[in-house]
Amino acid sequence: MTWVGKALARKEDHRLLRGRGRFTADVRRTGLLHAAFARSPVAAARIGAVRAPDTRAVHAVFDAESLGCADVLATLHRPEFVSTPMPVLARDRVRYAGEPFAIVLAEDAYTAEDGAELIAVAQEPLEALASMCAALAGEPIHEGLTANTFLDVFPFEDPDIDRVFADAYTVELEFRSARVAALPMEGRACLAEWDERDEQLVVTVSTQVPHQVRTAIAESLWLPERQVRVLAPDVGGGFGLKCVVGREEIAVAAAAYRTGRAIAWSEDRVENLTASFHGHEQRHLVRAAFDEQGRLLALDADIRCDVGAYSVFPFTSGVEPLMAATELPGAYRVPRYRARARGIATNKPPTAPYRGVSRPQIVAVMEGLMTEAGRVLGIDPVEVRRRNLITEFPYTGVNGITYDPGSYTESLDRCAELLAGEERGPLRGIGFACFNERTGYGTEAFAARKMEFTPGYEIANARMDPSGTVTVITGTSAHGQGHETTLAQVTADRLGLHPDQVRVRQGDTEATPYGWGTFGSRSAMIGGSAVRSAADRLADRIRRIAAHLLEVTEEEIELSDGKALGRDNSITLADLARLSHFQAHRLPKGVEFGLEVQAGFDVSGSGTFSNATHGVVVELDPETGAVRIPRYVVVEDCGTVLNPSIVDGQVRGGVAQGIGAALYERLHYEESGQPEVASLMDYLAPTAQEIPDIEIHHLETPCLFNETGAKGMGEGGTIGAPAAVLNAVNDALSHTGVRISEIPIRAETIQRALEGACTIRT
Ligand code: MCN
Repeated sequence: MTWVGKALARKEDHRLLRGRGRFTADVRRTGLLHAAFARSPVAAARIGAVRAPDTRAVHAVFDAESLGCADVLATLHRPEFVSTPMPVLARDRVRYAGEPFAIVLAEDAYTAEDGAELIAVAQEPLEALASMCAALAGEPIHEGLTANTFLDVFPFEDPDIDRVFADAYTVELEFRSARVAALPMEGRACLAEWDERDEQLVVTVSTQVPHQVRTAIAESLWLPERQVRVLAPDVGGGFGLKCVVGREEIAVAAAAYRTGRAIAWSEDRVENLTASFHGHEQRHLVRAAFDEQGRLLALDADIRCDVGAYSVFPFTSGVEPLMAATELPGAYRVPRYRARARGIATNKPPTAPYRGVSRPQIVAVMEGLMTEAGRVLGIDPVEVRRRNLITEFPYTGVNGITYDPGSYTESLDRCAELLAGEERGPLRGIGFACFNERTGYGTEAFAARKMEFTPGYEIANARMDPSGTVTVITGTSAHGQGHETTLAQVTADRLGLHPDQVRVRQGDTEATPYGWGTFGSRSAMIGGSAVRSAADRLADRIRRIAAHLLEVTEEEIELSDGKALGRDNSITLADLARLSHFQAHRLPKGVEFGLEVQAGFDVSGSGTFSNATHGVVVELDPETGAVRIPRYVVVEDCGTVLNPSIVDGQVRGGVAQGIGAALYERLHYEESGQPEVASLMDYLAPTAQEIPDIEIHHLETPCLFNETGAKGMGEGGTIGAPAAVLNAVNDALSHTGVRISEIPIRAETIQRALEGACTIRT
């Protein structure tokens, strides 16, 4: 019996679906104080002294000075990057509407919020730079910046590229994507308390990266890391928003340290939409040169990312522009490439690596170019893709990335075949998106970004207790992905156990090995491989002990069904574990004490790429401009699938987010930097009504760099959907001559296009 590959129901759902989960806001302490933040009402101003409200209801108020924290500094070691500190509470200057400048503590959350509203601060307004255009023309918003670019890189140059364009068919595209919110069901939240006995600040926080939160808090408070313990209990979604450290989390920890009281904070939806981290506001000006057969000859891109007012810890504001420029060629062979990428500072909240990180944008760009090239050259756009997809692996691209084997053409062909019978015509269109997704970046791949904090490796512990059940402890930190199930499946197979006999533990810096957390679709590939190695080490030790007890060789021992089987005898793992712990004198000489091992995993080179093709059918309503999606097909390849139902759930959730980005979601700001979207009445997230059934088909090209064969896939749905929907809408509009290259696609734009076509005809 093997468990990997089985659609085992998620173990964590037992508690989560019965209300037995424990989220940060469920944790309560006696004498708990609640925190609220006083936030800037304007996008740009110099600020003076903070005046606390004259009310006894408020327990304490801290501003930047009285809280006394070191600024947060996220650094890239590259000359094109300007490091700018982020104060934990704004000091001297506010740079976006919603920026916190004081923390208020009170006996309950309502009083704390009322107190925060009464806080006064002297303000001298400054010109707000709320768009990339305004920012590039305006005064720097941080000392040390010129032209408001945190990062301005030309990572790929080609002096001869213009010559190539001069002799080729050129397709140009200006693509824009709106600023969006990650929108986890559970907003950010934390509870910090000073443990007098252990002399330790214990911080429960809704995060994807417990160890990075620990570093940020320890550094801000000048504490050694051992004096900070970070716990991530159940986390109600993160989507990248929680893989960076919020200044509120540091402020709450600092307030607990200063007062000695337990302090809790839970973000409300207004704060989540206006004052947390956003993503994906980008503009790409791209031209591509094709020969008359539709083969791509060159690509030239100018990429601008509005990364907001601060560089986030630990990834920095370089994450979106660097990802976009490095990965733009994607699944295609691009012989020549030139790119410039900028991370532009504006008076808006900072951006975090929201699910997909620039890949929804670059895939929309590449897929837009392929479709347009097909139209210009009179070649079926699916055929244009086929002619350009990478077909021989490993393939090293012009961007220096080496792509491991995948099923690029197969997934396109399969998807096209599945949609072959679908009708097209005015108001009904079909769109495709082919892409690859780099997953499981190892240390070497991350090091190319030149971050001060370079993630990559992962470590796992596996421990069998005296009753023969196993606990696996990893530094990855699930927040909805189902690791308790999939990592148990991997472990169970190696030890001949049932997954119910394996417990997966994460999210406690005191208990887990040092780890980088969960982001970048890394946990199956990197974390899962560390778990498998640890389980193998444990199995080796068990086999050694069993061989001794059963008087056979280690090679003869098989672990199966909760037993170590010898030639014609056996011992249950429960008996073996009991004996190993309580009768250590019966162990073979030289075997280490206990049944506890540790193993790490990293991958060298470019990492591993999963791939997929999304195909979608859309119907347009000429009256309302609404887009209906009667059919959505995904053909994806993430190597060996550990758990098909979890993978399908990830794809569905991702596609839903991608459809949201394609058709609805937009955090709009006025020129003054005021957010126009502050509630879910204004921020249109798709509901079950807008999301179609999603057909999912799998291809499996096992990963060559690990033993499990699994590649990651947690972001794929989000990556493919905007491009596929955009192409389908443009297909349905092809009779109008209008091509949309902006997401979200707005109903008014579709209406106008259809009305225009109607006028021309009559
Ligand atoms: N898996 C599998 N077989 C594979 C690959 C993955 O069974 N070949 C399983 C994994 O074991 C894991 C899940 O699928 O249970 C996702 O695995 P992986 O692709 O490694 O991604 P991570 O676990 O590292 O998750 C990160 C990814 C990212 S970057 C974001 S953002 C994201 C996402 O996953 N945010 C999510 N999925 C989310 N799902 C939920 N519910 N909530 C979020 O906030």
